[in-house]
Amino acid sequence: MMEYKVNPMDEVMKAFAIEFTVDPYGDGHINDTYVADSRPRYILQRINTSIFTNPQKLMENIDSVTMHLRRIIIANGGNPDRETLTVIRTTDNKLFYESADGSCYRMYKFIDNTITLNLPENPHQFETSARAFGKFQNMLADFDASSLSETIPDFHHTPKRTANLVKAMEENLAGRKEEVADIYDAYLRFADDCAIITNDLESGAIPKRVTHNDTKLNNVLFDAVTKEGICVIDLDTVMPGSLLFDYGDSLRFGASTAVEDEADLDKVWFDLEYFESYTRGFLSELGDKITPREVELMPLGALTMTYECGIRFLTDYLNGDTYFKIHYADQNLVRAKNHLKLCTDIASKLDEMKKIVAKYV
Ligand code: ADP
Ligand code: GN1
Ligand code: MG
Repeated sequence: MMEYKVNPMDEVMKAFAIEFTVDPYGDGHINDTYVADSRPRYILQRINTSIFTNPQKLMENIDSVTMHLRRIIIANGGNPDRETLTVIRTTDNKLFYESADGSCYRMYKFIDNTITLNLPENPHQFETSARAFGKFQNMLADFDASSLSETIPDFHHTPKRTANLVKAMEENLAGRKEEVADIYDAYLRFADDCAIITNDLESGAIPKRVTHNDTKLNNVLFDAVTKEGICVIDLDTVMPGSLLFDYGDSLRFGASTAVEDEADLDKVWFDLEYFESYTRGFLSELGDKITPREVELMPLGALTMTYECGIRFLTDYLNGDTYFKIHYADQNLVRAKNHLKLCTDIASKLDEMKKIVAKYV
């Protein structure tokens, strides 16, 4: 990738008292991520403040969560600099720097000798990511949820996501309504089933826990040598939620036989071997903390999160691509079609998935 110097970086370097050059880094859809090439290296991110409108509260969340994780990792003899994110403060002890143009920059220690993946290489590797997310959940089990700000309200409120899609279709801001009519109708057939988890969370039938809420595979760093999942990153959406969101979102991304924006739908299937590995890893970390109703809803968790993410892609396409980063014109439509195919396949496999879950409870 081309190395370049951006003007605001002089300001940023001064704020953190670190000299570096920057290169774009990673495959995130939300923030602008750079590697700050200095010694040692850092991750520098321009926070997407149109999505995270209160960067101060966002960073306070991340600071308190990572401090909590740090204490537990140290108590268990682990390496906190490698097993969780470390926020670098500015010279005036702030959690991020707001530059003259209003951009908000944060820095983390760069966790070296790690890789991220957009598809697991084998079921075992996927299972290690399940254990990493399961462990993350465990370490936050006694964290005071009321101290956390809701960084994106109703983030996984699936019925509200459906309502947003319906509204986007009505508004037709980008003039794409006709083009998506078929897949819109096909998605809405899943809407009722995919409202069940949100309804259960609201009625108290399943517990609210502190969850990550964005558990796709490239939000875990794997050790480059051992290929074990070692660190859960991207903590912007750590908020109260259901463990089914975390479980389901991982499966949406990692149990697919293809990447999220694979356009050839013949390559897109939900792989039950990967489903089984993930389920085994996740449940092995959660132990008896999971309730019978949560267990019952696990297969539906995968369907719900795939549906929800798919309709978010479609909504963004209808709105003119204002949320997710795109690298070509109809990428959000490609993502939406990909996830619709995945939903259809998951829906046809729910009974088999139930039997697999039962093996590990
Ligand atoms: P986004 O919210 O845009 O997805 P992430 O926080 O997930 O941003 O970061 C994007 C990518 O940057 C990650 O997928 C990962 O490859 C890399 N990354 C983020 N933080 C670190 C870190 N501390 N050390 C090494 N790589 C990191
Ligand atoms: C975004 O931040 P990132 O790229 O890890 C999105 C998730 C979606 C995901 C789809 C804050 O995740 O909710 O599931 O894209 N994050 C936010 O790939 O909206
Ligand atoms: Mg990410």
